[in-house]
Amino acid sequence: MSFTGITRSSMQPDHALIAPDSHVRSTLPGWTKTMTTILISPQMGARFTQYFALMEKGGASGAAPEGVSRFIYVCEGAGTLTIGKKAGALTAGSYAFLPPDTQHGITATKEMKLLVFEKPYDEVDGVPPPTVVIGHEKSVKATPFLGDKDALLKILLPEIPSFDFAINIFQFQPGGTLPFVEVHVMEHGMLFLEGHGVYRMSEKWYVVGKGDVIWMAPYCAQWFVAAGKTPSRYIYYKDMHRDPTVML
Ligand code: UGY
Ligand code: MN
Repeated sequence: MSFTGITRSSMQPDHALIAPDSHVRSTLPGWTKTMTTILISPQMGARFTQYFALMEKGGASGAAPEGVSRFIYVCEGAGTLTIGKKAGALTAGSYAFLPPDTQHGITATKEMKLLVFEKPYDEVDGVPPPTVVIGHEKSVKATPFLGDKDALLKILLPEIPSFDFAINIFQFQPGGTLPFVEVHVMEHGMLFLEGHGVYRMSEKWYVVGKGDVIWMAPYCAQWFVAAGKTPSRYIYYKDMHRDPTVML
């Protein structure tokens, strides 16, 4: 309950911070026993959608819209992912990439919180379509970002043109920073998983922490410094491998 009307959430033309106190729940077609919070969407100028699916025990997913790739990351809880006759367990830290029109079902065996990214797949002549990817963040090797051991990056999807976006997890030691102020054509959708710090977006600086969601439009200047005594981590989306001259 807010008695002050104050929030850290801020909506700007080229970026947004959406703090947990601003989240509003709704539902999506096909999902059962599941509330969704749409965080980032084309309605704000993004070319992808990022949402939470808050599944009760026994809840089940609906299909992604036609032609849309779906990436899921398990924030909390447990469930099952079924594709055809194969089923696998989902635990906190599990992730899956489902290419457009992949018949699949996600069910919650316990209450489960999913982070979902969806994007219309940008097909390119001569580039093979993407394949299903299933994994767990614990099994992905972290590598120093541009040689900096205080900024470790886990790359969850293959870095090939069949995939038109990347999902990475960044971990910063306290005091660790992005090595320079990035300005790039790709856009970002983020969820802070742990810790806190200060994010520069465009000409503004924000204190950010666990549970915060961030959108950055193409060319939004960005920089981060991790604060506190424990590592900070965020998972993020980045469109990749497409010529911007012909992008949607
Ligand atoms: O991959 C990236 O662009 C990343 N270094 N950006 C970010 O964390 N803001
Ligand atoms: Mn970036």
